[in-house]
Amino acid sequence: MTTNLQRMLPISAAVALFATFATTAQADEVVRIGHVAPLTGGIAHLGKDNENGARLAIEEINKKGLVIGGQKVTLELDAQDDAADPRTATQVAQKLVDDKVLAVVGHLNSGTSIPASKIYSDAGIVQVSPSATNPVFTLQGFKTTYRIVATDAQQGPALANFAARTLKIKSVAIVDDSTAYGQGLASEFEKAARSLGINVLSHDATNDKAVDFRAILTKIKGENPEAIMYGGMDSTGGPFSKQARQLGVRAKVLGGDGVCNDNLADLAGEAADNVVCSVAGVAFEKMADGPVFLAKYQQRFGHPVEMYAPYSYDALYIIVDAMKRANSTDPAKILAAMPMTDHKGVTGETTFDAHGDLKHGVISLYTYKGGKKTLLDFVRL
Ligand code: ABU
Repeated sequence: MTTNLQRMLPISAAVALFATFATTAQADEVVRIGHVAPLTGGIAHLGKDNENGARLAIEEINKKGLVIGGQKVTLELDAQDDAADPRTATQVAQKLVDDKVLAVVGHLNSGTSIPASKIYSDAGIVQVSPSATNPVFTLQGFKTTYRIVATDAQQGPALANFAARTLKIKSVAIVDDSTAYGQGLASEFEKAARSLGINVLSHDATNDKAVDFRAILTKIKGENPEAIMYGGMDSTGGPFSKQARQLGVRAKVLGGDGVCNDNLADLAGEAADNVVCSVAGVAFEKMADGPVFLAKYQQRFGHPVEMYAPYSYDALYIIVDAMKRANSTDPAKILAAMPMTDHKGVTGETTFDAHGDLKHGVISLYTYKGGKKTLLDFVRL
C-alpha cells in the first residue's frame, strides 16, 4: 500500500523528514526536582514561601533554556506537603523517590528533614535543605545531605553572645516547643549562655500546636528573668510573646530563625518590639542582589518574601549547577558533583564542608521597631 507521503516525496526524503520528527519528539527531557515543606498547618505560610523560591528558579531556568548532554531539559517542580510532621515527611520522601525526582529541595523543618534524609540517602538522591538548622541533619554520615543555612550550633551561641555582650542579660528562662528544631536550638543556646555566665533559671517545654502559654509564663514571671529564650516557630512564638506582655512579664523575648519574620509581628502585636531574634543566614539588605530578588518575587507571587525563599531559590540553582558540571541528569553523577559546588547566588557564595554544611555561614540579629523587622547586627562564621 502506498501512502500519500510516499506519493509526494522520494523514499530518501520521506525517511529524512521522519527522522527529523523523531528527533524533535525526543528532544525535551522532563526532569523532576522535588520540593517539600509544610503547606498546611500553622507554618504553611513559611512552607509556601520556600516552595515559591524553588518555583521561581525553575521558571527562570526553563525560560532561559537548559541543555544537558546535548539534550534540551525542562525542569518540573514536584511540590509536596509534609505538614511539618515527621511521619508524613518520610511518606512524602518515599513518594518523591518513587516519582524518580533527580534531587530534592527541603524539607523546611529539622524534625522532617532528619527522618526524610535516610530515605533520600538510601535512594542516592541529593537533598538540599534551605532552612533546617538542627546540627544532626548533616552529621548522620549521609553523602546526599546538604543545607545552605547556618546551624543551631552556630545560631544558639550567636544569640547567647548578643544577649550577654550587647543586651547585658544576666538571667534567662528557657522554653522550647519539643520539636527537633526548638529543643535543639534551646539546648545550644543554654550551653552557650551558661558558658557566658548567664544564670539559666529554668528550662520548660511546650509543644508546636500550643495556643495558651499563660501557665508557663506565670511561673516564669515569678522567677523574674531578664530574658526568656523561646525555641520554636512564629505560629507559637507570636502568641507566646503577646501573652507574656499581657501578663506583665517585662523580660526580653529571644528567639531563633523560626520566629524571626514579619508574621511574628502580626501575631505578637506591640509585643514584637520586645523580641530579639536571629536568622541563620544573611539579611536581605546585605544580599548584593537582594532588592532584585525581592522585587521579582513580589511581582511573581503578589506578596513579599516571608523568610527563606532566597535560600530555596539558590538551592534549586545549586542542584542545576551540579547537573551542568556533571553534564548529566543521572542522580548519581549529580551527587558526585555536589561537593565541588562553588555557587554565587542571591544569598552569597556557597561552598560546602565535608558534612554538606556551609563553609562560610552568616547569622543575622534583628529586633522589631514599630512592628517592622529591623537588622541589629550580623556575624560571619
Ligand atoms: N530553622 C528554623 C525552622 C526550620 C527548622 O529547622 O525546623
